[in-house]
Amino acid sequence: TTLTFGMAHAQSPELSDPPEIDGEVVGDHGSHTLRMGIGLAESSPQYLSSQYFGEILEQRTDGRISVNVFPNSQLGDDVQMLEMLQTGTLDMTYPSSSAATGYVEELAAFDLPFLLPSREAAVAVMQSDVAQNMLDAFEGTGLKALAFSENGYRQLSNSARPITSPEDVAGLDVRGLSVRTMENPVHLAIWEALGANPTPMAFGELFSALEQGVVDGQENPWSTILTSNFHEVQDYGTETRHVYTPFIMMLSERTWDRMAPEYQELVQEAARQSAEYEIQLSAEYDDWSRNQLAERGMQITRLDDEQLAAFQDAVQPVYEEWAPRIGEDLIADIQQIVEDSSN
Ligand code: KDG
Repeated sequence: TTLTFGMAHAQSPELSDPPEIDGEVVGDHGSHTLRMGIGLAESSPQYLSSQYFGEILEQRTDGRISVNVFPNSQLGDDVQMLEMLQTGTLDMTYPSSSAATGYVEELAAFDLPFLLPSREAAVAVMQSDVAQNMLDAFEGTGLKALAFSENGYRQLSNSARPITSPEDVAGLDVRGLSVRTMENPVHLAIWEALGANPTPMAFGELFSALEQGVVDGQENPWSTILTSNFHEVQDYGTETRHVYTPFIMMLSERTWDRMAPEYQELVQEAARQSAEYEIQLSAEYDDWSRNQLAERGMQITRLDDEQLAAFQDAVQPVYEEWAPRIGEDLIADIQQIVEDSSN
């Protein structure tokens, strides 16, 4: 027996088993070993569902297609890995949609603050024709966009002070929070509107930047804050839910073009199945992660309606600046899907 002292923490919530893999083994069209780089850790829903994606392909090809997943940004950050897919030096990656707005501008709709009020609404949008059109719009970029899944609702963490209002972010008699953001202009605008000092930075550099105090804070879903151990260097969390970020599973077009049509179809199907599983895992992780972070000593603030409204008001200028550039019609379409999903 092993004796453990102190409090042992569960490494993950009770997770649903991956759906059973069914379907015939497809014909022999040669072998492929797909290398996939991701930003998040081995315990993340992103990694677990990527492993499942690989299992589907292995089983349905008798091992002729296999997938090697490289976690923790060890092959690069989202932006770099997308470029590696374009040049064909990497087969797959799984970025936040926010990292890919340089290829398909419409994706920036997802970066608008407080656009998707519930996970149900977000999933309805990700499964809509509007979202499929965004995936299709990657045609010709060197990237094959396979499926949307969930990164999740982004929450603010920091090492300086509890945050309950935009004034706390801006700091009245203290300096404004420096907040790491993704490399995305709408996110920069959000944190500028809140009075922070936003600093875009690769995810792989974030832990040490927080540890060394290069930035005070960052924003990511609770599950990422937990699985990337940010709570070790961040004492305060605020449930802002300011942006819902999707992931997009991506394949290099060069790799895609080398695959037989039957394999292409299978890869597309496996991506959809694993994306569905990822969304389920991510939902199971979300509140559980917040509670775990609290148990591990993070002081977490949940905002009441009035406090939340103050954040929503403060970011209105982001809509005024960005809605015309992203497309008013597109945003209206998304808002319609959101409305329909709550009926
Ligand atoms: O694999 C995905 C991660 O690299 C990244 O998208 C996580 O949300 C993220 C961030 O803040 O960079």
